[in-house]
Amino acid sequence: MALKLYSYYRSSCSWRVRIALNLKKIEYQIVPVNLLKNEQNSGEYSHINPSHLVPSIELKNESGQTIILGQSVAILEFLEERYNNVPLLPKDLIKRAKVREIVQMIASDIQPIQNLRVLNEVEVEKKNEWGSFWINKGFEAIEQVLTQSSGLYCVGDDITMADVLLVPQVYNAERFSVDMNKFPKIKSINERLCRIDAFSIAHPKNQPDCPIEIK
Ligand SMILES: N[C@@H](CCC(=O)N[C@@H](CS)C(=O)NCC(=O)O)C(=O)O
Repeated sequence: MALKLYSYYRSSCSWRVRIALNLKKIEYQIVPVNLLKNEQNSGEYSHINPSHLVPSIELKNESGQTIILGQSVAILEFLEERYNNVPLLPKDLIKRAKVREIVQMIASDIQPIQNLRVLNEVEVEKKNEWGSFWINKGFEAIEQVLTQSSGLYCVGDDITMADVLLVPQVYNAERFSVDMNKFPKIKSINERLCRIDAFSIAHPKNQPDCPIEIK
């Protein structure tokens, strides 16, 4: 049975997992969870993900038992340990920590503040300003970190988990009208990554649940 990925086409956290699965050439089947139809809060999905968030993965372990995992970064770490054919964490201890630093800057400090359920609490006319404010703040810090850490990609010249998180976050930044010219390192690394198949195949517009008018 192929691994199942509970995903929403425009979810940046689902996109992270899609990229890692593509990079590692792991076969998977998308199970769409429509966030705009509130399917993440349905009783059925709450058995899969008690936090009512995407992504989640479902697969069989060595003994044939069904395993369900949530939290995109925990999923990325699991995939890294189980399928090390294309490593996304450097061997070097310091570089490894640097990758995790950038991962947390996005996963803990930026994305949660512009998640759907948070934005639902912000007045309609303030949503864009809110998202843009927090992404700008986070990107200012990441741009500074990249000055030291980056080569072709976020940390050195190999693709890492930091890159896997960066691309979907830049897509979100553009949705919130963040001026990416203020972040030349992020912008150029993102452009380089977007030309790679594993990233572009995982793009929202290439997902089975992407509405036809957006494709
Ligand atoms: N920390 C979680 C965050 C997951 C998350 O925020 N998912 C969003 C989509 S990117 C979601 O499901 N939002 C639904 C909602 O806010 O109701 C992870 O990394 O998996």
